[in-house]
Amino acid sequence: MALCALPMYRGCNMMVDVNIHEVECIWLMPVDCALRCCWVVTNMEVVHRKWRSESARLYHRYHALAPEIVPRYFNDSADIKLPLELISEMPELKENPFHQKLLQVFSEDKQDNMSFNDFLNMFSILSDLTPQHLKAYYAFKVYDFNSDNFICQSDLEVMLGKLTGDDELSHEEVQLVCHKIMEEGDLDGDGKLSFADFEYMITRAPDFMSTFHIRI
Ligand SMILES: [Ca+2]
Ligand SMILES: [Ca+2]
Repeated sequence: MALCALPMYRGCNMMVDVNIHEVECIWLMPVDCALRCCWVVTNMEVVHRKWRSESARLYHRYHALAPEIVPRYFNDSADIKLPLELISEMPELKENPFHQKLLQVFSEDKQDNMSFNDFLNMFSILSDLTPQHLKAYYAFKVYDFNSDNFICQSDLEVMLGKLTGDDELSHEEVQLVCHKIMEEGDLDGDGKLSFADFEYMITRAPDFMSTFHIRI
């Protein structure tokens, strides 16, 4: 399928999903079949061009982090990884209160390293090209600080601490906010947010996902 050839680099499954999503939207358009096909082809080319340019720009940033390790030109066969510590120094990430967990989520080897594919996937998910359902999937992973596949009270406390600074809210205020979030989102009443709870909750707060965005 032509769409599967869209990613510039191997392992970048996210963009396949993005483009399939766009095509899904296209089929809802009330136009005749021939016109619709033209629209698909034209827009695939636009998305492809835009993505190639973004990928090249991101590779340039990855190379600049460690020019002595990362070749100037992309080499698909090179097994190159940079430590998360180095990537976390990027100004765009440093200002994000969740950057450490964000880097861990996208580090595929789970050894505190990041390949270029990991790096590309991370900034792709954070870009404004990515549909909300994909952003929600990764936002859930980021906010699940203890990685038990639920957002529970302790995750919310960590999240609030990072958003407000650890001493900004009193213990009672933190408990009140956590209670409100649970009251709003915990659909099955088990005291924690599953991904389904979380996804439902953010559909009711459309501005929420706009905060899951970093442009570099
Ligand atoms: Ca959790
Ligand atoms: Ca629940």
